[in-house]
Amino acid sequence: MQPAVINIFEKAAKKAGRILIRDFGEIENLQIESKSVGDFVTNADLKVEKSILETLKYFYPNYTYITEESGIIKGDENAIVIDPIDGTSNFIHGIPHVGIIIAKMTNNEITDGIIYNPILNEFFWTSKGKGSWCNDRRLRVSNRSNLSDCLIGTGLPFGERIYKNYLSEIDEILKTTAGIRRFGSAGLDLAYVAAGKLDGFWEADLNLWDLSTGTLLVKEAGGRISKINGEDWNIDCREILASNSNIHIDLSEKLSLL
Ligand code: 2AM
Ligand code: CA
Repeated sequence: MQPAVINIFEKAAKKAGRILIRDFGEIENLQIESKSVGDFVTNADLKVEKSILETLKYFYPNYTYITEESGIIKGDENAIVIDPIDGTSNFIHGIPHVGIIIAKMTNNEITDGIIYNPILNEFFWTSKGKGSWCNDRRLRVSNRSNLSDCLIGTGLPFGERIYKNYLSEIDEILKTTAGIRRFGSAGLDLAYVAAGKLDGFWEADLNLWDLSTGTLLVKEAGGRISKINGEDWNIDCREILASNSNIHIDLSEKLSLL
């Protein structure tokens, strides 16, 4: 059964999801210049986040809030981390791979979280000790152990996010696996590792709100997370390596020996 905090996150996400759906439909019909698309999306982000905050603050008025759009709202030792639209570029291009992410953190540990894709009506949730779920289905990571059978997700950097080794990382992974997928939402990519669709995932230069719920989804589904070099992950890390756990060391070695 869903814990109370997940019920509240679900209420907040589904209410804000209606705004996201409306704006997603709107953007598909918009044929406006790219500058105005940018403004439209920023505005959609703000509206969705405002709606989430409104619902959550009613139930948790004293919590700390760490959000992509409004920054940090300082409160007590319980924190809620919010990404109103993960997969913003997908949203802009009318690709329905987007998620609202909300996670709870106590003493710097993520204990509960949701990712909701309102377009596809996929509601992922997880709580420490209670497993990972999508709608009514319990999630389990894949069982593959040969890298050559494995499909690996990543996020390709662009613009100022380009870093030195990314082409060698891709070269190495392409040579030794069944291929790479790049879907554009780190949150949903981690959910896909939890669901056993992707066998592994890595990406650098992310923020806590992208990673929050996804890290717990992977762990509670039997997978493993770490830094890319295999060291322990914590909430200050801006990068992630996630896997079904069988291939974790192999992946980490391939990505760190470059
Ligand atoms: P966003 O859609 O909320 O921006 C895709 O590679 C992932 O990287 C998404 O989760 C995306 O989150 C995030 N992302 C996109 N642009 C980014 C940037 N400039 N800095 C940090 N993260 C970014
Ligand atoms: Ca994000």
